[in-house]
Amino acid sequence: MRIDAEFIQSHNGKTLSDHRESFAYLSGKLDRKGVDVSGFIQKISKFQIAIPSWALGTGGTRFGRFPGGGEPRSLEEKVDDVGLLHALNRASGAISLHIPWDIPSDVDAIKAHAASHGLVFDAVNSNTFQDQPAQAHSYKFGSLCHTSHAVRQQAIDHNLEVIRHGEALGSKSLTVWLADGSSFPGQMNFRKALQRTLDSLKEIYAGMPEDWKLFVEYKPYEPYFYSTVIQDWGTSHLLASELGDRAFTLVDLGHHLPNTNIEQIVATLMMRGKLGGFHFNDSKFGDDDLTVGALKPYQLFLIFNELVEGMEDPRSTNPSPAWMIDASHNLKDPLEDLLQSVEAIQLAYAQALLIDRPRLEEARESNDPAKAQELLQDAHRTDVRPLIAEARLRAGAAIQPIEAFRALEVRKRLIEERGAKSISTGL
Ligand code: LRH
Ligand code: MN
Repeated sequence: MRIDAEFIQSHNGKTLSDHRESFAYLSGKLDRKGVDVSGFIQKISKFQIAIPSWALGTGGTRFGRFPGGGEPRSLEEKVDDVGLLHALNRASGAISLHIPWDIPSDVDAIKAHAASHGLVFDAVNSNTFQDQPAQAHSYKFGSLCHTSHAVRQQAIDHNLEVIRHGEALGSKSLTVWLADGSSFPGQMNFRKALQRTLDSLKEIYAGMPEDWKLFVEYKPYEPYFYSTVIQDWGTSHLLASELGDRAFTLVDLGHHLPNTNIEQIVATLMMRGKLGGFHFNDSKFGDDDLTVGALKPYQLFLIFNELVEGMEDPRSTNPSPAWMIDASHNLKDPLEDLLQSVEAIQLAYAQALLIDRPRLEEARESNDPAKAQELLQDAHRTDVRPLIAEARLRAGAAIQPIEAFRALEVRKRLIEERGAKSISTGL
């Protein structure tokens, strides 16, 4: 299924005058504040977010999964679904694959198919947290940290194979998340496990093409519940620093213990030039993988405050981070959930761009916390939705993506096309 420009144009027609009015009001206000509104909109349009291939179907938990039908049955259909999102918001221009869930059967065909939707392939993800049918050795007790050299070698070979798949697709980075850990005190020798993980990652790093990056994703717990080898940003940063200039830390927002100051972690990693990218989502308790901005939009804004400061600092050595979503949809339509997540990320970025940085720095240097908060919240309390909508309109996308998605009855048509019982690979 594809969404044609005519439909989007006619749908925009219904809300165009309202949009023009709210956009004119907001850009007038920003103009008077000296904000370069068109420069602003260009920055928003250029900000493309990668969609996870494993989150285009209904997610579940060990207690249950309630698929909504019309889920993609193949990599081609997954690309079609990301194409649908991109047609509606022109901000989802990349797809991040998970291997072996998404091994392309015909690389050239899938590249052409993605290109026909205006999509590229972002980071590829390896998977040594599940055993595949024909696998010689089990990852039950870990992969790159395993006590058995044969298991470690198997996991290293898998990562090198994932890099080969990514290379063929035009991807330029590998994300390694390891479930490796223990569930009982005494079960694991922490030092041996970390050293083996580092040595294994060194072989993977050496197998990467010169222009590739390696993202080391950390997580405090799950699936093991006493220790995780790469448990926090510090351990990931340690490994990335040991590995080399093309190894970075990946920040999954859900991979932090309650009340962790994630924006400070982001500032620190950017200062070190070691922030590789993000897995955006939101959570209340654990790695809940909920819609971005659904629970903690102010935290997301504070994270983008640090990102914009780092990205606009001419002395910064940090490369442009990879913007990716990592979510699981147990209740909402996966595509609507992803449209909401992309919007929330754009809103946080746009509000962070509005912060009056010179005056914020003045307030900080003069130890005026009230003034600093006033400046932050002035930006956060600015309704920038007309700016994001204008960026979409100028890019030929929908002023209101979710309304357009519903007006087109996309899910109903996907169920007609794919069936009510089609299940997508992934979590
Ligand atoms: C682990 C994780 C990782 C992925 C998986 C799908 O919790 O965040 O990024 O490989 O989810
Ligand atoms: Mn993740």
